[in-house]
Amino acid sequence: MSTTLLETDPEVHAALQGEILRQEQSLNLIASENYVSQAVLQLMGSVYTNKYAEGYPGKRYYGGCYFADIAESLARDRAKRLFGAEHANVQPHSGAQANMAVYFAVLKPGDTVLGMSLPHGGHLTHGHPLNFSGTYFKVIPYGVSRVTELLDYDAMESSARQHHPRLIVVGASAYSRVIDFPRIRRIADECGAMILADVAHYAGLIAAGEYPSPVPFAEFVTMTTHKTLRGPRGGMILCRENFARDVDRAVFPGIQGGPLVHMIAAKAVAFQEAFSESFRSAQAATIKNARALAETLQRRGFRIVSGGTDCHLFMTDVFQKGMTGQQAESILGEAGIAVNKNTIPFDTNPPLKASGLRIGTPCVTTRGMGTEEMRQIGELLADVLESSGSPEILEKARTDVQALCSRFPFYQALASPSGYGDAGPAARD
Ligand code: DSN
Repeated sequence: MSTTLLETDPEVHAALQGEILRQEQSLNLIASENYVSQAVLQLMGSVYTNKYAEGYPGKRYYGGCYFADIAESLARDRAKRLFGAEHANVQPHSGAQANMAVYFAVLKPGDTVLGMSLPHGGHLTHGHPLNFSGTYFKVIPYGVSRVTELLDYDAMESSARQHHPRLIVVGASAYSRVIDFPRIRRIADECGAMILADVAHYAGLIAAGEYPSPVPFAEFVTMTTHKTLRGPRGGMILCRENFARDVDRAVFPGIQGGPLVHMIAAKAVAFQEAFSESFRSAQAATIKNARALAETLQRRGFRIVSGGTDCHLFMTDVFQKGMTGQQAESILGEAGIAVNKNTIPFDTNPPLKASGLRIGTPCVTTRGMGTEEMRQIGELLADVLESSGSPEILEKARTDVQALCSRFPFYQALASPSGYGDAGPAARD
């Protein structure tokens, strides 16, 4: 039992070392990712992983849950305090499962749901035809205005009047502007609908008071814990007390079995971190950085969807510059910069090609970079995207990325010289 990972499995050890160095030596601008603390990492790799704890604190189907109860109770209490919510369920394994649990708690198959369309910035679980949400429920999509690229609340309102949804799902994975939760509450009240606000992307910003909270306006709020919130991979549901029992039963035994106690304990730690002043200032810096980066690209002639950002991410239209999102993602990868291609509203390209890039600043901000570095990164992005594949420009960009990353080390202490070969292509994937 005392053998090291290197002794037990040199191949996986080498892959892990490659991944540590990839995260350390490349610029991560993927909006849905972040870098967790050592304390969160420690809990995810802890012996809590051995424990079965079906049920909830104080009401488990297994013995030996005393310490699991402590971790889950801490996570629940901290989540409620952090977001000002009446009830929290911290067991969802993912954001998709958090959403599924809310649907199953309050809807019947065939019920009508209003959800933001995926190509306009929504999420698969907000009613995409290939997802369970679009299969089990009658989903009426809404989106953004073609002119402003802002959420079209008037269209949403007339759609709600016409279709009388039971649930309005709000929240997005590619929408950079403030969502008007009070307006959506008024729309919901007018047609007798409930609201599910999926704030997976904005959760950390909301916890820090840097983005409006939907909690006072929505019956249900779901999120992932690993994006801006900077916790372990997983999901969470907040709801009003009168829905607590239905939500808890929908999670377990409704759609999940044993909770992942090690991840729940890590969520508790992440929530504790989110109360700190350093977390709060990092969230403010994340938005400032996204704005600085978007402005730099704008100055270089790139069109930013909706003209800017109020959060940690923005979309840029690279098709206007003569390439698809897929091509842009690939060439930036060559330079050691990770982004993801993304459709933009009214996209004429299919999702696997896409016309846009989604660019986010949580990872680089967590590493300590500020607006000066964002301007440098913006110039780098523009240089690479306008390089037409020039090997000299790409080589210079790789060197600049390495230099920037080494000024902001993060997981350096986790890298061991043994078992690590050449991160080469891995650093650029
Ligand atoms: N896949 C996530 C994202 O990248 O936004 C959403 O679940």
